[in-house]
Amino acid sequence: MTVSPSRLAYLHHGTRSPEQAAALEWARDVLPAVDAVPLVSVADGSADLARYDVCWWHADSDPSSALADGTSGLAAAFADYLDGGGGLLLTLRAVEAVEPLGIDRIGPDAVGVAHPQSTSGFLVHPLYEDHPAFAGFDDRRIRTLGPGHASPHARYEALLPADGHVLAGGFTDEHDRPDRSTVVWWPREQGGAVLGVGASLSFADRVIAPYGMAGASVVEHALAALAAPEPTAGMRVPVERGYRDVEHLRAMRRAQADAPNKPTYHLTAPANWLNDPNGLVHWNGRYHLFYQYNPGGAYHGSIHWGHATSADLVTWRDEPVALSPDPDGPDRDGCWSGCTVVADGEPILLYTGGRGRDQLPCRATTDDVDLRTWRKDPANPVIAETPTDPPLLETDDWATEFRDHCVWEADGTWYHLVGSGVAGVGGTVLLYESTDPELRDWEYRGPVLTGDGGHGVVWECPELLRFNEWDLLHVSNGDHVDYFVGHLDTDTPRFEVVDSGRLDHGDFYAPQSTEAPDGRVLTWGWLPEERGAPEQWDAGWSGAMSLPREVWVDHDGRLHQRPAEELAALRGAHESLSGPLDESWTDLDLSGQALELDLTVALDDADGVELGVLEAADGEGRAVVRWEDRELRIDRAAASEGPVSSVEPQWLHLPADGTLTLRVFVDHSVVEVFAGDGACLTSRVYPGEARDGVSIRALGGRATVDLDAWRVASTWE
Ligand code: DQQ
Repeated sequence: MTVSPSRLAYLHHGTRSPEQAAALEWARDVLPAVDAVPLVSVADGSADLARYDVCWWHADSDPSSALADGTSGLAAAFADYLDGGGGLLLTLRAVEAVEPLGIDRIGPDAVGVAHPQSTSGFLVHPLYEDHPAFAGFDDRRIRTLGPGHASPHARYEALLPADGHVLAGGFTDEHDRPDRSTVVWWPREQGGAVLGVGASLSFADRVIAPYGMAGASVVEHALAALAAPEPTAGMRVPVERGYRDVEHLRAMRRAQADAPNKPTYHLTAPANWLNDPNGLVHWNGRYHLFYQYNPGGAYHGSIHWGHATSADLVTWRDEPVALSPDPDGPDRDGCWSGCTVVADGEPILLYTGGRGRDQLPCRATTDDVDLRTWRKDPANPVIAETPTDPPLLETDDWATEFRDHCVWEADGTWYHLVGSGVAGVGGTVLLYESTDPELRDWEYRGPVLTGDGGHGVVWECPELLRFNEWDLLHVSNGDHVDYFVGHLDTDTPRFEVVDSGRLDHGDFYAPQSTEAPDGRVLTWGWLPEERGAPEQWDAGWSGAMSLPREVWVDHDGRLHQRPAEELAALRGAHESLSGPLDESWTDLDLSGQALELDLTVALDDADGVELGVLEAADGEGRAVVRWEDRELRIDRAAASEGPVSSVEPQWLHLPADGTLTLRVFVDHSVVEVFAGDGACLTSRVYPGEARDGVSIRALGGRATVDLDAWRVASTWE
């Protein structure tokens, strides 16, 4: 260790437990000067904290009795001390004190003592692995406590701290537990910092317990870091600002600018987890795309709303996190999907709040023209009871599966769709109505369409879009997105289906749309990952959006999709390739992991054509877009480096053969294909960093191709 506290205050209350005594003894062994300081003397002001460069409170039992002896005095003394540049380390259940001490508005929600029969430790967040507390470890999974030891803990599980950065989740029984936010760093505006380590430490057993010395090493480095004048100055992603702050988000995006497999012109979160697009709206000259975002890491948990905006669909910028769960509200466990509605010229959000086993609609309003800050309705939830007719599905997670919102106005009435499932039948879309311009009072009308179980047991993210004489309803059924073209009769109510299909035949889910100023309907979908949870955590990011797709239904009731024309502005270096193809691969003179390939293929006497993208230099690894036997297929068998959860091919049927027009958008781990006049197939593959070649060949004969290719620039400001 290069720095260590010159003088440490080891805080205690009453009689020291064996664990606290062992920690004090250890501190005296490794540090030059350690004083045992009673918390009561801090609370009553008789202890002079200014003498210490770090204070450490290690509690293996409920700390409330210590707080009972003068919480306000303690909070004031620590605030002074921290504002003067001091460092405070809270370990095990002392982390419970962050809320009463005013260090965070939200305290840990998982507190107690467990007796795990397995090894536990810290799952280090990849963007924070250079935090000085983890010095000396080159593994993101740090085992600190062997099996069979008591494990007092105070960590965040359903919640996240409001102001602290989660440096590490949990690790137990050789499995990642990213949802157990265990190591948290709280920067202080005036200088000083607090570090919490809420589990998996034992000083009493450190020598006999396997891995116990690793926990002591983290504490030793943490104490050194807290003693340093600028403890986190060298970090790749500074943690001096809050996690919702746009500068912090932009720093994370910069740090991940070259992250392997991370798309650059398909929208992503700056880092961490992203799923559904939400609240899409063109407002005050900009497109606003909100998205399901977990600031705690690349896993689905504690869902906030992230926010990105663009004036032109070409250049996007990150905005501060727009919505966060409220520990006292009906959205405590997550702000799930919803929409922006402009009612009487005022933007209103309707989204699903989750708390315990309930998910219910919540409302938020704003007068911020940039839509960065929102006021939640104190009367939330706006619909307090779920319908009883028909009987809706109850699952292990939810008393009623009831979520996601699509709202529109017609002839003075507001209509509101919510996704659900009818018990024992299948996914359903429920209709509500209102004449309240504030969108608070809703009258339940009934289901408009219910699937048979074959279309999924719950329908999520329903959306209704209107095109001349046609209505288009789409639902996400747990696996893919089904659309129905037909007519919605809001009186009955009932959706009459004339035609149906899939919006995309690959990795595409929970789409949502908005209207461009010129009337086009633009749709984005979430492109979920096809690699496992540990790989997502280690990457530090998860999830991307599809390109914005212009969607419409023609007079014959046929659905069309094409990429928004604005995307052409991202095109850079260009190459073309025209002429006959035979069965050997012809290389394109343009390589890259961010490419647009527009091609028209005539089969002549060939059976099919293969386009290879993201190819290794030796030609051994590639993703193959194959057209053969009236089928368009993406073959992913040799497309990825490293473990993936699915290499199954994905495909769609095409009506005719002979000639085909394809637009293929390659973006690192995304291959998004538009075939003919609007069938879509999007696949996730993980080529790593080196594979970037493109080539094409005919199958079983000769074909003719006319291909234009461009490199595509990043979409981020
Ligand atoms: N994602 C949200 C839900 C929605 C699901 C939760 C669909 O509101 O039903 O993150 O992906």
